[in-house]
Amino acid sequence: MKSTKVSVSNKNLREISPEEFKERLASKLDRHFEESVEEASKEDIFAALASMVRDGYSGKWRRTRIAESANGHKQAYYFSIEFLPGTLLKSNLLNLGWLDTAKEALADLGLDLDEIAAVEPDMALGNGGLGRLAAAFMDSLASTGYAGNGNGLRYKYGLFKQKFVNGYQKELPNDWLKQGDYWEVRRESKSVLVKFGGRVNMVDDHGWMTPQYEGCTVVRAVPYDVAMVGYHNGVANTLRLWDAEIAPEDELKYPSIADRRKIEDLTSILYPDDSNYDGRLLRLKQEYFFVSAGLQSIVNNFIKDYGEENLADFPKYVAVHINDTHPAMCVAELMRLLVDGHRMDWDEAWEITKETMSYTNHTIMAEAMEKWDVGMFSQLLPRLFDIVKEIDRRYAAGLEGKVSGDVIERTRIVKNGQIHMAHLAIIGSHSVNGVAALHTQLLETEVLSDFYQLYPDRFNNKTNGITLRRWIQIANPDLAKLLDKTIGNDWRFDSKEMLKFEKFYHDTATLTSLQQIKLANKQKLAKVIKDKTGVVVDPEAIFDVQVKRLHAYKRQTLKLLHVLKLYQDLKAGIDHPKRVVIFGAIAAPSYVFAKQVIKVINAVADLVNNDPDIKGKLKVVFLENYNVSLAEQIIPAADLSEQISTTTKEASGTSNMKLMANGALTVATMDGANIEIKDAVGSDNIFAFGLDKDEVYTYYANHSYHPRDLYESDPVLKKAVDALIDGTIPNCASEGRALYDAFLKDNEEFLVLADFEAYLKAQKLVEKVWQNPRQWAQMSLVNIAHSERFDADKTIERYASEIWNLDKVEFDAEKA
Ligand code: AZC
Repeated sequence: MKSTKVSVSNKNLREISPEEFKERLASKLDRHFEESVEEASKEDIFAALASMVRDGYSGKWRRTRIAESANGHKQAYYFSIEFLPGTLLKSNLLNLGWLDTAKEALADLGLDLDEIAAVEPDMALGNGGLGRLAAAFMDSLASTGYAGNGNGLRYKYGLFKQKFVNGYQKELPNDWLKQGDYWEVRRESKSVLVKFGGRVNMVDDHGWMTPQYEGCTVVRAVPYDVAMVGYHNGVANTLRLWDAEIAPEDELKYPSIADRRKIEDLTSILYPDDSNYDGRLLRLKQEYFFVSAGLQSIVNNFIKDYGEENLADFPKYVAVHINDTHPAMCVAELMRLLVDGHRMDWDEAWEITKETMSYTNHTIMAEAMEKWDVGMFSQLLPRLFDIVKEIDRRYAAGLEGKVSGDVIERTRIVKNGQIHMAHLAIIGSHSVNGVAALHTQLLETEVLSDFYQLYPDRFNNKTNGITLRRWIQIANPDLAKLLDKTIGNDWRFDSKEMLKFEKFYHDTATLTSLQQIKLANKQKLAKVIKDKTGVVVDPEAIFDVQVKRLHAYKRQTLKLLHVLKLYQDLKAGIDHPKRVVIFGAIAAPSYVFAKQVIKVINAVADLVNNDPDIKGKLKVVFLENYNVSLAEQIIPAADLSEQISTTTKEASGTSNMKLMANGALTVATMDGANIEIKDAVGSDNIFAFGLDKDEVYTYYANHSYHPRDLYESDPVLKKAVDALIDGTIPNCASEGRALYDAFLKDNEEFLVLADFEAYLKAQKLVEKVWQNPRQWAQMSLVNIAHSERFDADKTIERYASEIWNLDKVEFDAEKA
């Protein structure tokens, strides 16, 4: 294996001149649409730009592929059921070194890149943090010059479009492929077949027990590849997304459209909710489909490059990463391919599998750790079920007599009629990681402690990261320019350089620029808010932002209680600085409580925004359909970042990192990566509050949380909570009651009321600091400077060296 570092070609941010750019655009429009720039619609210009960008990276993409296989580079494959890249035009332009030129050239033509880029639908193939992290890792793998590829599903409908009707969340299909995707390439010749159902008979074939499949359904998996372009380095990796089609030999079996749908619907929707049997079954099918298709293609490639006789070397050239439990079947599927397909001895195959696989856990919430009913699993995947059972049998047998029977029982894969996917992933991997220091610690000491005792060396932490390129260079170009002006543009290539920004802590001109940039971003967002909701907000107010999936543990409810308290104060003549509270959150369609929270927040927004007594001092805005593109508008405009999950429950969080990088100050419980943010910026530059981990666990262990006592003894708290049921908030009696009951339930899991007083105190401090704009700007500056710690490029460097054992692609960037 070679290990040559890709050298950054140069620090010139423009790799093309505006003149050349304009010429290419004109010629694309002429060739594809027979029209001039003046005649072209935004959609046509977008298509022409996308086509130019593809021309720009196609050589790099081919050369990277050739360099990777010709030079015997180890490749990592990141298996994830979610990828949330958002839009790709601007990030591809940026990474190619064309972004500034594109802006300038289009402006010369009287066009605005932002308006044209807005035509692109978000690639929303995921729900939240987990999918966004997977997309960030794709960008970082290419940008750091590693051979790392994604493997997932090409959902025809991405995450639903959230609409509010009467304050209630409604879900509409998100037909993101309607206009055709500009980035994907269908690779017909790389199709593979995936089998479901039927029966398996093991027959003796020259002394090798070989499965014979009978009556199964065969689905053709067709890959669509999307280039993941590295930043200024000539590398382009691949995100491979699988689509389901009828197998050619089965065309006659499915004569009607309805019949075909049964097969093709496998990849129709983002993995469905598991609130009913059919939803669960479809999800299991999807998981096996991309696992099997991905691994088949990896094994096929390996054999093509290195020969079947060298399969023993598989882990030297291939790393497979299991992103959360959804692709945990990789363990059993690779065993199936090696043992059944290539007649490898079980023990040898098992060693290869373990060395190849690694697993990231993203949550401590038990309900999110997948378990499949044995009945469903064995019917859908009979051969895989045999293999899982055999892995489990050997696992238990191997521990017999070495550890207590209880430990074996607790850690088995198959027990009580269920298959525990996290157990399969851990037993079949050489590495298990959490996504922030506290989270990994809790995995080791609480959630997966038995496994930690058994395999202490497998456990490690990899704190999450974000794509600073997208969140600063693309979303906040004025901040990027200020960084260039103060510290030079090296930070664009090495984020560590951002630490130098701290030297400007006392520099009035820099602090003033920071304030001006924030204000301008807030003015822009105010316009978006006005256009989307009709609500007028004052850009001089505190923009207080909570953007993340809607979940009880994330406690949008605590923010809601704070809003009610502010409202009650203002009504009573107690003054507060002007504040705009901004929510963005999607609730899972079957998550009743989360949807009730949305309804109540919307009702409170109606009440507060229209009450003349409030005189505009408080506004509440819930922006519909939070996604990556909306995040790019909200985050640069945020003053305050709300990270208020129940301590121990948020594995890491990543909106906390994006907001910090854009200069928002964080109000935070000491949960997930908030702790590391506090370490980075120092306790003077964050508003930390709330129960710590030990206090939370003490409540849990002693069942000693009695929220009614708090409610009865704290009149301020009581008043805010009572607003939910006393008619203060119109049009949400039943939802208000549901929240009220939830808060007051004995031993309520998320400890909302327990943190209320501390939260108010932290918010008081926020108001105090807000009165001192210079201090606020200084704290903001420190946060920006230290966001370098959460650069996903660095996270990927750690995955690459500590888990995957990758080397950098040897590549002549100059020729790319
Ligand atoms: C999320 C975690 O909730 C979040 O804390 C973390 O930052 C993110 O993953 C990335 O690691 N988890 C999910 O989105 N989904 C599941 C099933 O955990």
